[in-house]
Amino acid sequence: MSKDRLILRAIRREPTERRPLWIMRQAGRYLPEYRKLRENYSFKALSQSPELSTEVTLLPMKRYPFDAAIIFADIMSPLPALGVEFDFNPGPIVANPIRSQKDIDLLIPPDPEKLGPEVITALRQTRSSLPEDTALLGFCGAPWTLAAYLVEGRGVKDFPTLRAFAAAQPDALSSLLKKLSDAMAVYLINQANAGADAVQIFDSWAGILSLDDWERLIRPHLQTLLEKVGDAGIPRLLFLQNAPHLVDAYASLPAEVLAVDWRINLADAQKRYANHAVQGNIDPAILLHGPASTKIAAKQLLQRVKPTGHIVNLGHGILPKTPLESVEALVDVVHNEKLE
Ligand code: 1CP
Repeated sequence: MSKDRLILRAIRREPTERRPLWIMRQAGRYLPEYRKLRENYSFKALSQSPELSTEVTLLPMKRYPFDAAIIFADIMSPLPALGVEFDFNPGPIVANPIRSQKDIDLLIPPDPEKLGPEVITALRQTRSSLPEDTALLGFCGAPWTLAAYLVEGRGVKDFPTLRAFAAAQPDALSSLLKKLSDAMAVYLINQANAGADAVQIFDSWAGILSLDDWERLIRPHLQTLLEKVGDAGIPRLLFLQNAPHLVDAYASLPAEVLAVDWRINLADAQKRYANHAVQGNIDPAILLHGPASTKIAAKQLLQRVKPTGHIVNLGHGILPKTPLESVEALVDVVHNEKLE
């Protein structure tokens, strides 16, 4: 049965009766019931409790017939196992940013059992509550996107401290990315063993380096991570954001699904990268404008992108002020498309 879940068939580029749909950040702040929970719990408290993260993971699934649930956690969740301390406000704030080889040497080689144990428990609990035909997605941050927070200390436009570090200390960066890549491979395999059908690797800050620097500094570590996950038989969705100059490079990495933001013409990507399924890519800002605009954008997307091997999603996370009616409109369009 699990191999027949709609999204898994789309990942294998098999024809499906309709396209699968899920939404990045679907368990977040656009949901009134999530905002209500946040009145009583910090994000950290929610994500550190397996019971609460299971509850939040299931919130959007009660409202909408999404084809996949994504586990409610953060890209930072596994990092305490490496000795990293951080808080959220609202994004990650790292207590002691990494700025030298010495800082990197101080990272703890993680015990596999300590990589986000609350996430692993939440995956097991979520799987047992989800309908049989709904998929469960695990995820992690790509080594570079994790390094962005570890070096910069927080999310900052274009990450200048990180870029300076990459230019001045490429060997230190490489040893940091290797540690992150090794840890994330173990973490993702643990997620699959706990019930994740497939995993998405978020490289949200992929785009801040040139192609040459990306090839030299980043590719080897991302490639190793993807290979290890693929060798374990786990379907891989690879998401990159704000990086049109890198899409060709990402498409040559080993992943079943190439997930891109709204800047990319998805129909072109589908033609160019015919050995990948594609995911995306409605501009999340369009949903802010309401259901009528959402319907137009969704219909255009379905017209342009061929159904086989297309997972419908937004081009990045759903925005906090999105009206619920827009999400309904998106579901409506995708569910009412009749495929042969
Ligand atoms: O549906 C879901 O909400 C799934 C859970 C999820 C995921 C997949 C969260 C919860 N975070 C993430 C991934 C994540 N976290 C990424 C990759 C995806 C993306 O690009 O959006 C990144 C870059 C982060 C880092 C992060 N954590 C941010 C980004 C902003 C910044 O300052 O750099 C933020 C705001 C957080 C905190 C966080 N994580 C998740 C939520 C719901 C929140 C907001 C907390 C709150 O105030 O309720």
